[in-house]
Amino acid sequence: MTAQYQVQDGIAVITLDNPPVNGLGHSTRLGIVEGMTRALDDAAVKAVVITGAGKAFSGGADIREFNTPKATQEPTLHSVIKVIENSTKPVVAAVHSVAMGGGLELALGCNYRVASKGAQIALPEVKLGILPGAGGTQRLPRVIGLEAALNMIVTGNPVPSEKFAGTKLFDEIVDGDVLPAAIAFARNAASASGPHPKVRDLKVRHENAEGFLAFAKNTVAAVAKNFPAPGKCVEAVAASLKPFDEGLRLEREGFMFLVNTPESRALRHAFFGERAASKIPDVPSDTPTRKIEKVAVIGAGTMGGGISMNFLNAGIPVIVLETKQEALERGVATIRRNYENSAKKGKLTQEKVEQRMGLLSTTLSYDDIKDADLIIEAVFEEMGVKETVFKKLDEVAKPGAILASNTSTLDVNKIASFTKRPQDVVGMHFFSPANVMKLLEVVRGDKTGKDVLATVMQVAKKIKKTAVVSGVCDGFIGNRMIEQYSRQAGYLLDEGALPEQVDKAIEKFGFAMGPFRMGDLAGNDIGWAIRKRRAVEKPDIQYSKTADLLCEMGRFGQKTGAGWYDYKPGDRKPYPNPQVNEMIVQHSKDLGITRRKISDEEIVERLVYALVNEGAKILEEGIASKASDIDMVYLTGYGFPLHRGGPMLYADQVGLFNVLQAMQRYAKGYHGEAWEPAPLIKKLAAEGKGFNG
Ligand code: 3H9
Repeated sequence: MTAQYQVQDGIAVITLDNPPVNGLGHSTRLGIVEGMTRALDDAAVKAVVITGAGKAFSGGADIREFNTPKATQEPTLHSVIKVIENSTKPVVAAVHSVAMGGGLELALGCNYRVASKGAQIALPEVKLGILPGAGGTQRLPRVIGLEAALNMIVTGNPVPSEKFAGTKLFDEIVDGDVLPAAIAFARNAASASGPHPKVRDLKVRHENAEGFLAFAKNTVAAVAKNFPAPGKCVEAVAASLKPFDEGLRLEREGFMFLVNTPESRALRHAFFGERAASKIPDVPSDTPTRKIEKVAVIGAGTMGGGISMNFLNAGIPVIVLETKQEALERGVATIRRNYENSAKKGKLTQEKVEQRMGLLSTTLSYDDIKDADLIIEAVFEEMGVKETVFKKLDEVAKPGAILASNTSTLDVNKIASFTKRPQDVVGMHFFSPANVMKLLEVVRGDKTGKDVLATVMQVAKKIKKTAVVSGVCDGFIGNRMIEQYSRQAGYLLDEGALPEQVDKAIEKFGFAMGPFRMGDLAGNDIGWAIRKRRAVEKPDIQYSKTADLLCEMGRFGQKTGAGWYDYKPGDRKPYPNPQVNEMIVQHSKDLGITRRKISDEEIVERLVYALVNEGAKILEEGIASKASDIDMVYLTGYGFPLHRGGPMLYADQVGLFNVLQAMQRYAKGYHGEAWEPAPLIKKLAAEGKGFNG
């Protein structure tokens, strides 16, 4: 049982004890009901206190039980709350640290609530694509008012307990230990004459509820776009104006609808995926880590500057090394400008700007970085340049320093071999702009030490990145997959599509930006240089030639005002260009292809399944240790739509059998060789399984 029962001087204390955050799983729910029964049966018990062990009162329903029979197995949270509400003895919730979702709903079912200051209070269900399903949408408006409750339920954001002082949410807010205060409160309540208050008996009042709710509905519809939950939250809160049991029934309907939506599955997948990414199968959570108190960054360019900002933001001193004074000055000026811009927008105080700049120092000499705990190289993407840097680092860095490369494609094992300490070498692949993008690919070389990996994962958390471990291969997880996606985008042009159609189709699917707009933003010359290198390294690899022809026209993208599209000064809107489209059509002619009309559905399938197929290969080669890691890379670094949950979850939702069928169909078409299905897909499809089970 994951709830404990104890009697202290006539007060029964039920302690939720289900680590890590006292999720209200089946065994905990059962424990509460058993505790209540014992308390009611024992004449010596005068009142009950419900509290949580460890770091939370309760984080809510146990998310791990969702979509399993245990989630609905009696006693459900509804039944638990009913038992509490029907109690003849007063029940007091002792809330500390965290009361979220079902945890807060449980507390709202009690007669009284005592909270410690600073406890985080939230109904965050909307972030998981659902709504509070155990009375939260009905009881919260009754204690803090319609508007404040709607705001909390639609945003899901936590509010510190003291902000509720003076509302009916908390009867007492205390400094320090909440349990003794709650026990004292319970004793007093027991000595007072009943009946004890129930939140359900309160009325929701608002001067203009109808007008307010109509406004809220429109506002939410405008921002929630691909997600059904926020709209359903408004409907459920609106139902709190009705008689309590009717409101509860409507809330239940909304909850049951949402919990089965693909959007909710995607959000829950991302929630667990983010946490699962930090767990490396053969690196135990108690692996010792190294102290990172000073960071050195080699290179003050866009990447080096962005990387440095992450550490400055986290209060960690950074020294930046360059070969020329001008480069250093330019780099520092860019960092300052970025901070000043944030300050102008009111996101940062001037004091904070100076604080962060104060942690930054610069040097032209390797001697000055010898005491750094972590050194990150962000120099030109060329093996010869990396060799020079890493040999130098091997000479100067103190023993135990972690030597990281920000390479996006090069072989980290080879880079490690330039040193006599390959165990200290690791890849830290940041995404541009490095101070903004959430993703950090941590590239594990064959010899990278486990303590180095554990340290880098810990550092990533400190600088608020989603870190995903990748093995060594060309392009690691993200870029290796995107290459297949780009190849399909090119082939679609050869066969009959135009950039605008491809971009629009995939943007409608939910991508932030289609492949051609993305190319224009990143610079088409970058891909051109990579393809030229590939032509030497891997002469067999095939691409549509259109991207090269585009570069030959000098159309490198937004930076030259012309790429796949035209751009006007100061305007990032893409305007289709007739010469580019002519070039594409002419190229098909040169290939002897009769252009055909390609449906948007085919465009989406080919782009997304190309990612899925390569993702499956990455998984079976062990480059990624789990499918959710691949999804996290795509959700946090490549603009894959969150409501689809990442390419691998999306494939699961479509069904791998169907994905395989489509791949086999495309294998018969233009450049069918690109569609050789990964053996893992064949195997899972045959077993009726998905990447995520
Ligand atoms: C709900 O309540 C529905 C009801 O309305 C209706 C029912 C009918 N369950 O974030 P952290 C795990 S929906 C199970 O790194 P922090 C998490 O996976 C629920 N496990 O720590 C991780 O595990 P591991 C509404 C949970 O201190 C560990 O706890 N509630 C749950 O930074 C630590 O997590 C929410 O949406 C859970 N509910 O933050 C709350 N929550 O160590 C979502 C967390 O194995 N949770 N875990 O990787 C949070 O916002 C944060 O986790 C919390 C702690 C603030 C609680």
